[in-house]
Amino acid sequence: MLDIETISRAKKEVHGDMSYAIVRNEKLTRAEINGKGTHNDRKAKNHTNKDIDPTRTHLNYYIKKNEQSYTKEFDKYMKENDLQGHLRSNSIIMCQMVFTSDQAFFDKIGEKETRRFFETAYKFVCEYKNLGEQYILSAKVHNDEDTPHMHLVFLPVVHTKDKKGNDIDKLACSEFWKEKDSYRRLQNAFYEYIILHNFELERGLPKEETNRTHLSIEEYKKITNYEKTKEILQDITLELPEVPSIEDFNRVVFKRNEKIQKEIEKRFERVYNNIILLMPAYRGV
Ligand SMILES: [Mn+2]
Repeated sequence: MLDIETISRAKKEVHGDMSYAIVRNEKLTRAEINGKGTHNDRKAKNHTNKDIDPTRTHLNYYIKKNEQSYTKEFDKYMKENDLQGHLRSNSIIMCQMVFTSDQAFFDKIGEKETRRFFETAYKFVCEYKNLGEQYILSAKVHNDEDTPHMHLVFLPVVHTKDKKGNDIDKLACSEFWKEKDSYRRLQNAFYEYIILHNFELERGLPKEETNRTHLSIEEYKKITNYEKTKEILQDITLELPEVPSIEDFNRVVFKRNEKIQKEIEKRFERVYNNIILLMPAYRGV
């Protein structure tokens, strides 16, 4: 039975104890953004989040600081940049990316490199889909929770043309994340970017983000494309001579087992590559 633990262990046996480059994206409506701001800016008097250690809050820092609440900043950004887009009260108006890895990685690289890691992640978003730094509303590094991480809030803006052919900037979350495999693309792009900037990380398999180590049978079937596998296996016919000997049998069975084994390995790789997409925190993209 394949589960995340098994896959993770298998990867570790091959690659050694590598840490993962982790990024996730969350889509936010107007009603949700100030709550995020309160967490990110540490504005709450009594933290409901038990992971926050107030004696370490002074170690937090901004890569980019918002001056006002997220909603006020948002309204200002819309006006100042003359942003187009049809917004309803329940539209997605902002995205929050969270960047992190594991504690062992940050311990290993130290404080200065940790800062460079987050600055690199910040630059990554500036360049991603040509977004531009001006649409990053806030980027805050938290060192007072479990593992260092950065909350980066931005406006999902696309650079496009209006009906008359004029260049416009448009706030449009669904266009910004228009590809079906947007999350996988983001994950790949961030991984490549961070590697290029000399951080030794593996592409994200964020087990520690989910506390989930086992997949249900249904999920397993879904990600391994179980029905298809069954079909393929059924198509592997036994080609036997008219009067078969024991050797013929063995040879054919061996061949068949080899084919099945190859098919399973192929599926295994696909499971590994898809596993993050199933995790609840990652379904949003
Ligand atoms: Mn946080």
